[in-house]
Amino acid sequence: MMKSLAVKAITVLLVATFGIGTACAAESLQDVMKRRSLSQQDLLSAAKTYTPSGKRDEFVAFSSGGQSGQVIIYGIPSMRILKYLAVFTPEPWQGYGYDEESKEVLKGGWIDGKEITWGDTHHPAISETNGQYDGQFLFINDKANPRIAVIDLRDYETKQIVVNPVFKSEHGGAFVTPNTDYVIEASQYAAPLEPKKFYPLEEFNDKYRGGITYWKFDRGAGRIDTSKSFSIELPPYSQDLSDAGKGPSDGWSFTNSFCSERYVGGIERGRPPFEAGCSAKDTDYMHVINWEKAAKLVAQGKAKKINGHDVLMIDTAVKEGILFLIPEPKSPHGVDVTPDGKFIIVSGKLDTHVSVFSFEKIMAAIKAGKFESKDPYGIPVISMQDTLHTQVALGLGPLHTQYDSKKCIAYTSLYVDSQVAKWDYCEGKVLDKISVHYNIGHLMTMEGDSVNPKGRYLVALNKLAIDRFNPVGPLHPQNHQLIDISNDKMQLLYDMPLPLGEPHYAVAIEASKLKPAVRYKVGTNSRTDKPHPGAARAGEERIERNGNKVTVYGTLIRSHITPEIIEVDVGDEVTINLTNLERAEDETHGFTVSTYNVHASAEPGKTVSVKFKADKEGVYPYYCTEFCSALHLEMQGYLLVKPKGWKPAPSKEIAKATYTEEDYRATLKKIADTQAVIDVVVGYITSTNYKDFPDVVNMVDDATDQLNRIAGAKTKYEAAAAKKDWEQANLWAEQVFQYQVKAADIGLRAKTYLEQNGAKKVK
Ligand code: K7E
Ligand code: CUA
Repeated sequence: MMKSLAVKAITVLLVATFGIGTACAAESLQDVMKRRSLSQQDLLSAAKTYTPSGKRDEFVAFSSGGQSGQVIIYGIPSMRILKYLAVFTPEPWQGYGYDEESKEVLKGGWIDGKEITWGDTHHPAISETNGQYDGQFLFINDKANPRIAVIDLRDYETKQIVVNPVFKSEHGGAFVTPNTDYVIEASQYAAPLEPKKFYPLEEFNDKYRGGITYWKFDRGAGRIDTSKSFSIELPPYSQDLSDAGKGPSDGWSFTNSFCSERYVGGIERGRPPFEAGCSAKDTDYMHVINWEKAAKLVAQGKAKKINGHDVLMIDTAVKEGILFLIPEPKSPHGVDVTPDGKFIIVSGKLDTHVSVFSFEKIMAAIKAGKFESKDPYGIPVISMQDTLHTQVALGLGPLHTQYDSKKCIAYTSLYVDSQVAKWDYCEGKVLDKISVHYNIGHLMTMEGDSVNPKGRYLVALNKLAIDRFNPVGPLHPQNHQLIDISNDKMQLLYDMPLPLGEPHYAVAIEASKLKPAVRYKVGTNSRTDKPHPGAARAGEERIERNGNKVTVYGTLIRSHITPEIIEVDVGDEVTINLTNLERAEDETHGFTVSTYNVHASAEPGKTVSVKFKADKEGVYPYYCTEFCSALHLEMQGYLLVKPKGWKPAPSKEIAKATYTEEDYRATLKKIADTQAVIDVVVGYITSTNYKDFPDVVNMVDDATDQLNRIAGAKTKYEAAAAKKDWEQANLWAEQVFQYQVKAADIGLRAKTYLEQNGAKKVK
């Protein structure tokens, strides 16, 4: 040991002094550029995106995960993926769908009693205060099964899934009103609003309906309040995306639509297909809705209950003057309100123009009662000419628009041209264009749909990657391209492969606005934010039996699962509650039981439970699934599922190793040496102002927890030694050493933290 260390030290010295052992001197920047064929432009891009080790990103993006049903979180400008956040789909790392608490959340998303284990996420939305991102909550929709999920950004966990009570599909969600009073969700493909109701397609115009749901968000509770949510019945036009008004247009929302032809395809019945009939007319309709007044009408009891949910019917909405239509270029996709709330920009994807509608003009027409017609359902139609501010020819296939921090500047994705257009919506002129690879769908600027966009970067969410990355089979990753928009000309900086579903929309927020916790209050059920009834503190661990129900109240702390042995009878229903007693940052323990398909992730302070029927006799190891300390592999235990009527043989004891008095003395020496190290570390920490560092205080608490356990084990080894039971004496002494090692590990981390964060000497 000593010898190998010495050799190592000498080698390091030689290499450092004479360069011996390395092939050649370090490469210069020029060498690297030549070897990797990098241009000056490449270097500039690298300098704009490269985030040195230990440094963090300026913005954090929340991207939809498409068919994965999840949310993908990454940093900008480094484009490093930070997390796949479990939302609609089970995800084992987070225990999502494998522990009881998250199963309850997923159960909120069951439809008609059916378990649904996937989702098609499209549009994430960050909660807003006065139209600004506040970084508190995230919402995302499921297009396939009309649902909305609520994610709390205090711990980045999905807390709630609500099922739309009247739609069969949706697309235009989630969009929030400027103070997050409501989360907007629009239906997509029309269907009868009543649940499980059949009408033949011949009755499409009469019985099929679209709609918009306004989900009431209770910020204090951090949940959607379904009882105060409502919908507005709409004609069977395929409603698409929405946006809430802001500033002068606050209180209103805008939703576009396609297939206002109400065409029903059916090639098998000899009819031309949907796509032909759904784009026959030159225009579709933008829906203009006064949601603020709608909410009041619902409160006054003017809604009809459908499936237990308040629905304002078209007739009422028309009579009360809260619903209007404006023709818009056909098959539009994005509808995006400008940061000042004065204009609404609509892209008709089959038109080369984007249309800028003026909210002021819309209001003037409504006030004057100036309508060009009524639609077949009696909804007043305001003329496009009366409400247009301008139209700008941008290119082929305009889809979505985002805004810059600079006044009047917008960016629109051009799907067919595979370009981003930068343009001025006040003056109505194109400023710059940049090619992307390939077929861009959404695009995103920093906080670019809020009242206060931050500019700087734009991400192109491309639909195809084709040849941009190393091939990984016929299914390609998605490509998010980072573009610098801080100068007049846009500059492409980086290609980022996204390997999880097809992200549709993404939102990015200043990282400084996000303040997630590093631990829970001990014993918290993270999915309800309430104290967990299965929580246990140190010393309270126990196993309770009630008939054939066995409940374990256990704890997790480096490197120990309490209890270590769980004995049950075959057929018992077993619930294992586990509380992670750690306080230190990132000290997560995982838990699984062999072959019972359960998994939990217990972050510091959290209580989780797994439940299963012990339906097969046998021996099933359980263990911690996160590498949490040097003795992580030893963080283990046994579930013993005993056969019916099994009795232990009277004299059998657990197999023994044999230890001598010499072993015991050696362990005592080891304990004394380790204690000396601990004393030095403790001496250092207490000589500083460590109490000014909450993270260190938590580490010190964790270390103290470990040290406090020593007294009990010490009593045991001394008693055993007095009886000359060297086996027991040595093992309990070893346990003391384990407590010391863990305390020293945390103590050293605290010391490093203090040294790196400028702690001051106080003694
Ligand atoms: Cu793919 Cu907003 Cu669902 Cu557009 S969506 S491209
Ligand atoms: Cu706890 Cu590994």
